[in-house]
Amino acid sequence: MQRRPPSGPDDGCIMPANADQADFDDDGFGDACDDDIDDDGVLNDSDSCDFTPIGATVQPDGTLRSDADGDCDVDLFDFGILQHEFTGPVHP
Ligand SMILES: [Ca+2]
Ligand SMILES: [Ca+2]
Ligand SMILES: [Ca+2]
Ligand SMILES: [Ca+2]
Repeated sequence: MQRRPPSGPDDGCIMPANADQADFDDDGFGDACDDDIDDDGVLNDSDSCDFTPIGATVQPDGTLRSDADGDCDVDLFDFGILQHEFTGPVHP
């Protein structure tokens, strides 16, 4: 995928077509032709999570450090994994 300039104010890509005009990082390059959709410095080809929050600090694979299970979503499952790493298994 090659990054190309938008053809106009309503078109984020020339080729390929960017049908829904989605532009996750709002940089004027539609997601369909943006080499780094989430603008985290990790190109899509190497980014394990293409839609990490804008401005977040990411690891070399483009994921958030707090995303312990690598599913691109930070939630209670990640909290459980991190808690386990710090405290060990919980014994009732
Ligand atoms: Ca973009
Ligand atoms: Ca990226
Ligand atoms: Ca990312
Ligand atoms: Ca996760």
